[in-house]
Amino acid sequence: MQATTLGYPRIGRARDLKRALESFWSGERSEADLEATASRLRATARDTQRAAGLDVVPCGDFSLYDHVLDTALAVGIVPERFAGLTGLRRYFAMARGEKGGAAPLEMTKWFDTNYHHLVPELVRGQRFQLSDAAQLLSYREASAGGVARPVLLGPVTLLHLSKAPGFDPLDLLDGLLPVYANLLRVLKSAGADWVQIDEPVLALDANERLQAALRRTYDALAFEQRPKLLLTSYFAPLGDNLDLVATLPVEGVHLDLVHGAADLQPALAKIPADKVLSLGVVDGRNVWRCDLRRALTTIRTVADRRDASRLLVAPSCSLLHVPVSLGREHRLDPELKSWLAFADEKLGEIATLSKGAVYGAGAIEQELRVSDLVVACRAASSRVRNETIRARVRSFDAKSWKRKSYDARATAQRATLALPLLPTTTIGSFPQTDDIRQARAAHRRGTLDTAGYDQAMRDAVAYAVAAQEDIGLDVLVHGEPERNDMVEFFGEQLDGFAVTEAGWVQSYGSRCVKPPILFGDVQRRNAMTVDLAVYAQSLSKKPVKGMLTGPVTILKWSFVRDDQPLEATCRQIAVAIRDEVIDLERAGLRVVQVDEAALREALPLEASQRANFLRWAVESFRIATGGVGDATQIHTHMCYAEFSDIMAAIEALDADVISIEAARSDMSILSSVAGHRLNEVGPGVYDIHSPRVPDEAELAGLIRTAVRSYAPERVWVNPDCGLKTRAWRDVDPALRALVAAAKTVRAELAQ
Ligand code: THG
Ligand code: ZN
Repeated sequence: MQATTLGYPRIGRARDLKRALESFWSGERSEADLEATASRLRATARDTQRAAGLDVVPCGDFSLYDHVLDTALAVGIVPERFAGLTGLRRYFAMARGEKGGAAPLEMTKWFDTNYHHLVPELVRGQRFQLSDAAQLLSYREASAGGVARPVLLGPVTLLHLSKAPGFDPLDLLDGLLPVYANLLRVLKSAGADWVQIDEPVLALDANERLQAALRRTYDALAFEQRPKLLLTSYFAPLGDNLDLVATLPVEGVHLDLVHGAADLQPALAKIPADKVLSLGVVDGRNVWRCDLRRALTTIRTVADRRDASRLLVAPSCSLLHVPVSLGREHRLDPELKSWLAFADEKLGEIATLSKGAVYGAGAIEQELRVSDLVVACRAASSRVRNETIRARVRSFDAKSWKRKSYDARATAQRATLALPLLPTTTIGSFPQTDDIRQARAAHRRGTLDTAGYDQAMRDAVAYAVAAQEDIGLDVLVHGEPERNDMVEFFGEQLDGFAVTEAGWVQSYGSRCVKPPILFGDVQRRNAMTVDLAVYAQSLSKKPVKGMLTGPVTILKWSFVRDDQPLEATCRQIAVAIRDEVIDLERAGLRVVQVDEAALREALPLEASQRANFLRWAVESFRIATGGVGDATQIHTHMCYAEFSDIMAAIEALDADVISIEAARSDMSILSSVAGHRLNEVGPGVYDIHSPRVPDEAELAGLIRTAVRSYAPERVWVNPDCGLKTRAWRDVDPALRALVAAAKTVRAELAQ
């Protein structure tokens, strides 16, 4: 029985990687400096994992930006537009684009997590070649001090996650496999005994195409001169893929026993006894301390039937998705803190469990008692259950979210809002300027008092409102200067949530989020956004839109309690947001936006669970937005995603207006929208993710496309996402062009 993990956070305890990357990009630091930081981070990760008692430590799980990009480069998938570049310049060009040059690869969510990977681009007849020695180097570096197991993203998952315009990426498998075979040979000759090969496509519903590709792949890689393979998948049960997995010629299989507990018995029955099993009993993507007694029981069930020398104790997935260490949290409530385990604490749990499995429960008696106590305290804590909240949440039913028909509402809204055809607006946030950041930092340090901070926020709001007036937008926003991250902002203010000081998790590249921890019953203590919204509205005669985050998105981007169904937790958030929507209306706001940016990504990987999820997700949104009068216009926004399979649910939200990211796809989203009865739609015409400032003619063209596929009375004109990551010097001309373009098309329509 050995202790292991599938991967460790890369960002570093003090977000060292972020700082190193950003100072390298700005030209402040050299490539050697960046490499030195990266090498130190890898060494620290190794030392930490070994010191925690892991027997086998993965290597090659580190990345300067993203592991999918690394794998693509390792096998030579480089789009033509980067052909002239080499080394780190090429690497970061692919990740982030070149100023005035090649556009970067697209990004998308890594399965159902909040981590973004880059999307490799394949072409017909794509050639592959082993062109990057990073894996080998990382193995040499890592194996110097103990047993290291290189991690590779498997060929089927790599192709499946890639873009292949007009063809099936799996058609390229035969060309790719020799490169993987080569890589395995090289690692073997360098001394690697085992390689971890990640194929999380196995968490997706079984389909013949993927299964055939996996079969072909592992048959082809079943040659003599290679390391043993530990095949991993995570985030959902293997389910119907288990029969395949059990018969693939690999030497070991990892099971996610947190999200796929149902796999255990069938896996024991089907996976041959001579294979190594990695038991993912510690939740790798949530922050709760493991119930050690329960986990030990699971391990024992297996150990009773298998040779212990062929078992590994592991987290359910890579620890990439949790913060590094609780050690930096000094302000968390001690009771709550005692319930938590971040990456480093999880390593300790894994080592403890493997010790308990080898030497018996007696050997870890102390740890088991502490764990029992934590389980009992959490279950009994008054912080977790509040009967008043529960009774109130139960009182909401279909009547509470039924609004009048859209037609009736639209009539009332036209009367009070008096907007032009093709009204212009933005998604909510405006640039987070240095002034705003400095005020926040000074307030946190204590050098700026609350009155001074509030004044700085009001100044930023006044600036944003004046700018929007001057630009000529029709529906204004306050600009959200007071929000660092929207989910963290609401987490700070709602009962039932705690926020961390340093609980950073990589979102993409150098960018991180600090997900709040949703540990107990949720309710709103006080109005959260009303003051600044009212202030903004006081500065303009035009309607100002109140800005809120929706219940599903708050749920999805937090670390959520695991002691009740997500549906119950989501409803509580929905009621809290409903209270805020009603307060905004009472305070005179005529438009309120409730964003569900994470709706698509929250869709369960397992098809069998999707309908139920969509039902409660839609109900939650409607509870949140269903408490206002007909004349109050409800907006929502969704970031870029594969919307086609959730269009019916988006329609069922029954928002008056929805803005969606469309510029990147050249408005192709409109074709999926057109067949559905959405009310009013704002397909984003300004791609805010690109540093390019669009011109008026181009925007007018996109608006014309929109009014061709959708009734002009129902079309809004807006950028495709929030503007907080942009600078005013780009935003200002872009929005002027957007307003001018709307006017042009308005005039054309009037003729
Ligand atoms: N909030 C949360 N999750 C998200 C988003 C979000 N996931 C998807 C998408 N938006 C990810 N986008 C970003 C964009 C910017 C940053 C992080 C995720 C970012 N972070 C700052 C950084 O790393 O420097 C830190 C933020 C801060 O200072 O508070 O810039 O919007 N939850
Ligand atoms: Zn967005």
